[in-house]
Amino acid sequence: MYRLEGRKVWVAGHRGMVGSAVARRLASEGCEIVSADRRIVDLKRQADVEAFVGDKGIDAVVVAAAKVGGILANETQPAEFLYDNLMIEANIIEASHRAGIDRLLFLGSSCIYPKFAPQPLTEDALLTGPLEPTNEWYAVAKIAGIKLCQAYRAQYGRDYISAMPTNLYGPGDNFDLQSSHVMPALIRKAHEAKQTGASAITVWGTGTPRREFLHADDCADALVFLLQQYSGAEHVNVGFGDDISILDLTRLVCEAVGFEGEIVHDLSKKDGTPRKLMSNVRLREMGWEPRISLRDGIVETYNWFLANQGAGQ
Ligand code: GFB
Repeated sequence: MYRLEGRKVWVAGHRGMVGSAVARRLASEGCEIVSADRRIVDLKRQADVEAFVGDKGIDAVVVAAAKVGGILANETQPAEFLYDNLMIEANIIEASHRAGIDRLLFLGSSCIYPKFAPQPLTEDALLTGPLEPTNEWYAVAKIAGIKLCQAYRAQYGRDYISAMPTNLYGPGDNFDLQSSHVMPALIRKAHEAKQTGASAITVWGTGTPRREFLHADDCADALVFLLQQYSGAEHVNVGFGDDISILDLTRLVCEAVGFEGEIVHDLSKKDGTPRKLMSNVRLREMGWEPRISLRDGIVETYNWFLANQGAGQ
């Protein structure tokens, strides 16, 4: 059991959806949160990161900083998804080690698993087959992050662990239609269609792929749980336990938003991986479960969108 109370924890990526949820959750455990101002610290620059970590007396680090985006962003910005993520994670892990920080949690993604790995995806499916091409750049960077944690554990005895969350959503998500993930895109599309009285919304691809969605606050809760309870070389899946087709998700979102028009498909856009339901068994056996239902999570996220970005859009 790793005691968090009174610890100084650097949450890298504290402004993002997951990082901000982790910072809130850690604060509720009595941690002092350290954050880097992006105007001063460019996490892609080794010197910046080493100067920042320096002798701040940080006890633990959560690597929630990453270049993230949906299927289109991943496919169209391969260099950024590979380079940025490799540099961010390598700089943070090496700087943490140099500063003598002995506890670190690295966040990956369910896209690390092979495209056609058996479902639900168990941790040991890693590196057993080819990746999904639309996000292989991001996946390779995230696999390298897992391996960095394992390498620093093996060579230097550092207690660095990795968690692989499934597709996440929630307040603070990115609602830009070109770069976002599917959930915020659908919320925005349904909202705008309702406001303008449009007869239909457009969904990318066939609508048949299945995805698993976990609320960012549930994810943060699981990450804090792992920081407290888990020490080991193998990464741990952080899933919801159930998945849904994109078409059914669209129906759920339309219901939550109050849009009653048609759903049409843009078949020029890709489906990506057909399914990526994670096995949650390891985390459940340790004693953790998600609490926020998909329906409630969508309503809460829509309300956040309305309060923060919806007006006038
Ligand atoms: O969430 P998403 O962009 O990412 O797309 P992935 C999920 C599914 O929703 C795909 C479909 O089948 C999309 O074609 N979709 C339908 C839409 N309408 C839309 C829309 O308006 N916007 C978007 N974005 N999708 C990402 C990876 O894969 O998942 C990342 O690219 C990362 O690397 C992330 O792992 C969690 O689930 O396909």
